[in-house]
Amino acid sequence: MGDWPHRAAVPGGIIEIVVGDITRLAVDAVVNAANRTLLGGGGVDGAIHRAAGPELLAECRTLGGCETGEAKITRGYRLPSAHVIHTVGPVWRGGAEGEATLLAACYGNALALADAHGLARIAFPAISTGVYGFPPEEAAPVAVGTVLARLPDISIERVVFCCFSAGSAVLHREALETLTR
Ligand code: AR6
Repeated sequence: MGDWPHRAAVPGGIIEIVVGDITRLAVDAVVNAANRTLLGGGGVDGAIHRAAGPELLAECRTLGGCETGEAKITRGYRLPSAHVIHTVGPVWRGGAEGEATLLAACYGNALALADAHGLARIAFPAISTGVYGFPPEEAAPVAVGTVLARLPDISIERVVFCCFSAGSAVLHREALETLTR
């Protein structure tokens, strides 16, 4: 539809920017923007748990939570994707509390975990830019920049930025264009 999906070949793979619901994508892993309990919530976390079914919550209960910036992997259950990689984004507190570093850690640790499992295709939502209040125009270059830096060295061949609005997709496309110019 219109400008989406946007695809670009970059060193180490392909980056795709789409507008849509991440629970509908069929990739090796979808990333969940969770909270430290890993026991569900609103936003994309709620949507992933609803679509995956109660087996996902049951597996999450065995994980013992997750620190901000870290990532943990589960199966995808009733999702079209085989795995869910749960990460916990930073709550925005004005930008001087290490938020950008922690957000980059979310993307980097999710990619490292996917690589450790030999996965080829992964999809990310715009972590922290909903309930956690990270400004979307500041988050997009962190997300895209971290992926560009890691892609040459890992098993992942395709990274999908699954944006929930066209405005978010434009920010990711602009970041990609700026960082690959
Ligand atoms: N597919 C793709 N993106 C989505 C979807 C979806 N189905 N639903 C929402 N988004 P948020 P956060 C977008 O709030 O800011 C939860 O309660 C949304 O528009 O889901 O990291 C957790 O349990 C936004 O761009 O995550 C935590 O407590 C992006 O996903 C807390 O929210 C992230 O928004 C985490 O907050």
